[in-house]
Amino acid sequence: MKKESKELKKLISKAKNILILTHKGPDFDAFCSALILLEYIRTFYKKKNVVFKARQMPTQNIPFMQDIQIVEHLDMGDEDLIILTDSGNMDMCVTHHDSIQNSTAKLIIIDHHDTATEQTDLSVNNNMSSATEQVLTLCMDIEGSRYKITEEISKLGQIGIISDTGRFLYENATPNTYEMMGKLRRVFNLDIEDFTYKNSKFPYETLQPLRIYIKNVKVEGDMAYTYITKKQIEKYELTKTAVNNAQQHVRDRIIRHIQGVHWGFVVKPSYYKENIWQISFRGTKGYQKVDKIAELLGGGGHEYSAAARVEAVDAKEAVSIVLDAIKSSLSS
Ligand SMILES: [Mn+2]
Repeated sequence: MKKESKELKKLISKAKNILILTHKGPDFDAFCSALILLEYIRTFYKKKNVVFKARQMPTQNIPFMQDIQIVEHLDMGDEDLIILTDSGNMDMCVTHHDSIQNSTAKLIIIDHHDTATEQTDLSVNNNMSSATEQVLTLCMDIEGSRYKITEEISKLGQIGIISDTGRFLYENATPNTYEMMGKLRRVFNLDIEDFTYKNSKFPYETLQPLRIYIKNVKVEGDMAYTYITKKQIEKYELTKTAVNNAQQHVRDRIIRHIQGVHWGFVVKPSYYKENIWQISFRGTKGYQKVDKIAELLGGGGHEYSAAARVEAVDAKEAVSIVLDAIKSSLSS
């Protein structure tokens, strides 16, 4: 058993009340890694109280989702151990309305992002494809053959891995990831095409902000960016969901797909705090490493996919802050 597995086992054994959290705006890797961990602790540590709290449900049915405790705020309770999955620090999980960040409980971080994590009692990050792969690897390392992949775990595992590897398109999928997928698929053959198709659906109201995002696209050299202003959001009465969906679409399918463009960023309001803008960067192999720029802005991520938040009165100011960071990153 690896040292970090032993350490994890020790910390779980010592705890009474365990709280699992994941990052804000959770994706499927966030939900799946947290639920696999929840089920692991429930199964192997029957006397522990363990809860997984989140602010929202996944957008598709996944096993054990009924066990997610939906809360408006993450407040301190009787937990003596907090485990974060798919997040490098508490900041990624909380807002200023929460109080859990002041907790004195022990803290474990299970992540797979490159970004440095905060000081914790245990941090596990083997730079795997996904937090899901990391959690499964830990469970299997600790329990060996006692760890049984049930149909539910198989589904969660596959969903987490295919989401974060883009169905094995990204470099983060290693031979170990494929092997893990093999183990999972021997138990249940998830319809991956059906899952990703349903996942790529968007509501009709997405089209208006999408039009705006496309209209606002600026190309500078081999970089492109776009944004949506407060005024545009007000004028067209755009909802948070519509803006978020449109931002995802431009970010993943348009910005670096324009001929001659290899990288870029998309700006949207954060919705968690007034005057905070979410900047999402996307890059291509052999071109700008976008995590370096995101780090300059206090964010982080991977070489080809990174994010940061900036404070600005409007999108245009946010854009100019990012452009300045890009300039200083390129000249350093
Ligand atoms: Mn992830």
